[in-house]
Amino acid sequence: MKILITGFDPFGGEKINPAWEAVKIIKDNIAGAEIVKMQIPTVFKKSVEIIHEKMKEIHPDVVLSIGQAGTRFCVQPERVAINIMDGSISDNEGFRPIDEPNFEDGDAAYFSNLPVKAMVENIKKGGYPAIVSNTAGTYVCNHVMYGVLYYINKEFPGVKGGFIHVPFIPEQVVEKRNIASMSLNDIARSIELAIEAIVENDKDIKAVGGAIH
Ligand code: PCA
Repeated sequence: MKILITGFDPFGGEKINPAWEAVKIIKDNIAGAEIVKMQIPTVFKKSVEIIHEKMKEIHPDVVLSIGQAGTRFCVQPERVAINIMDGSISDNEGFRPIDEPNFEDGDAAYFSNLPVKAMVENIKKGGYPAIVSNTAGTYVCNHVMYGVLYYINKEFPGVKGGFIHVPFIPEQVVEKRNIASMSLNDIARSIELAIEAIVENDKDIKAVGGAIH
């Protein structure tokens, strides 16, 4: 099994992005799966096109993208991506779409076809907090998750795709007040545990993991 794993470059005034920092240090082989790592820019459209090209080149079985979500308290596999771009800030090339679709001819939303509940359960079994998230936002992360699932739907049947949001790491919150963080090693280990679950679960497990709001 070949897994393409992507991490974003820094955005929003941050000097580093824990997503890419974590991707860089995860193992190159996890539960027998070959891991191919790629940095992508925090830029609408370009980010998705870079992944699309890589999918055509290396034919991964799974595409897993990792992004920073500075307000989150733990590692969170995303359940769904919606067909909207609504930037509360500009991307790294100054583009700030408001209420535009990711793809004109795409569905309203695509669910991840990764086993998100199994991923959460395996991270927890490894001793780290994790929850399923029901929104990837409306910025570049949602755009990338949506774009990968759009291309899987149109061009790569049988391929799996999904997204994990990760919190800040401690050095990013030193000058912030009361904002959560998680060590880089713990984030990286959580991602490895999630990948283990992807390799081991062709279908998702039935587990509690919803939210009232
Ligand atoms: N997080 C942003 C985009 C890049 C990243 O790492 C997001 O959540 O949309």
